[in-house]
Amino acid sequence: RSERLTPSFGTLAAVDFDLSPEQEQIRKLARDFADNEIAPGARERDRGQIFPSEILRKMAPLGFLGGPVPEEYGGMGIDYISHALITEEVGRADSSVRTTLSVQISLVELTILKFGSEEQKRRYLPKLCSGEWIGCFGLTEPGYGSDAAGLATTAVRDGSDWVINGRKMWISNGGPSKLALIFARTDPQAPKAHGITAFLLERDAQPYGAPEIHGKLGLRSSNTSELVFENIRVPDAQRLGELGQGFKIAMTALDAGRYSVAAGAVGIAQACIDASVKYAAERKTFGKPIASYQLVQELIADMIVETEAARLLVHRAGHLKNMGRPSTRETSIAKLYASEIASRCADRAIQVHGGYGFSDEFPVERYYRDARVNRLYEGTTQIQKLIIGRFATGIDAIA
Ligand code: COS
Repeated sequence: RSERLTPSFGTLAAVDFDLSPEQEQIRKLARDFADNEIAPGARERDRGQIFPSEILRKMAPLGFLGGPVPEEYGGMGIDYISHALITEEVGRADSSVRTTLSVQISLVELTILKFGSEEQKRRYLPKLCSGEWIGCFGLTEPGYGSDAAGLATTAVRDGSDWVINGRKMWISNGGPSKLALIFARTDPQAPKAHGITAFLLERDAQPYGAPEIHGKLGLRSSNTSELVFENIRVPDAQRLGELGQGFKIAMTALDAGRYSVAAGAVGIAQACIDASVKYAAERKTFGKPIASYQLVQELIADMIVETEAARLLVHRAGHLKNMGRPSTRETSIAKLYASEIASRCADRAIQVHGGYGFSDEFPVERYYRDARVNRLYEGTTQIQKLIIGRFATGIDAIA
């Protein structure tokens, strides 16, 4: 009987929940860096709305700005699980730094890697991976967020150049950026998703405006700007990908970006657990540490269950990316769930901290504010549901 119940090891190996020694090593490196270099100044950066340039400078020599970009272009060439591990650790310490990193790597570098010409890859990737240039991603506009294919920015051909006019909104890294990957309508006659083309704007040569947006609920030390294009003249050589391919490029970029957001959201949730466990052991009520009360343990247990489930969803999407298999559906599931539970965990963490959780003496109020945007950017929770529902039913709820 025991023989029949013993499955073959070969079959089991297909699902492996252990990290490889290299992945463990990367996680430790990222964890130490997050604890020693990122977390300590997070409150002051948040209070002062200070962009984390200093942190990025220290991160670059570790290779953290290059993620899965191959070494020949200045990256680390790591696998997607390792990429998620670093992103989670950075997100655990400071979501503003994590956002900056996610845009740099997942939306800009990986998109240039996938769609850029050899010349573009050689020109841009080493500068981005070393942190010499900060990159931003300009898709969203004042009038077009979820309906990205409706975008109104135009690029009109003039000889060997394009002339770009329009405005982009909610652009992370816009202010300090030296490179903007932007999307503009090149063919107003084509069906809306098919008339869009991607361009790479170099700030020094194509000086776009980037007024900063103030008054954000969270992510206060990240930079969020508008982008303003007034007759910006860009050579055709700075077009990314084919004419009319821009929307697919944007969607592919978001498949990578959403993965990074999901991993960062798991980091917030883990930070909520860590802070709550520590506080619950120290804080006493009625003569006992609050950790000894079942209702407090329930809050912590609920956080742990949801966080671990979210992490597994992220790693499943990462596994598909490692295999080069389609992962849009699984990435949307991971992004939706991780961003929702990060908010729930932050809410519970404040509950564990009581009144102290309401002040920035403890980090949980920042986690609460920072978690919120994960349910909005790179596709709202509702957009993720439309994508998941479309896969399930085969019916496009938008069309
Ligand atoms: N990867 C590659 N191609 C994709 C894709 C993906 N993940 N998703 C869609 N496409 C392609 C489709 O295959 C389609 O191509 P064809 O017309 O050649 O078949 C084209 O893109 C248009 O796709 P679709 O019809 O699905 O476009 P919609 O206008 O219906 O929009 C959603 C689809 C809602 C999913 C999309 O607009 C979206 O993700 N919106 C949210 C935008 C967002 O996340 N913004 C945040 C910006 S960063 S802060």
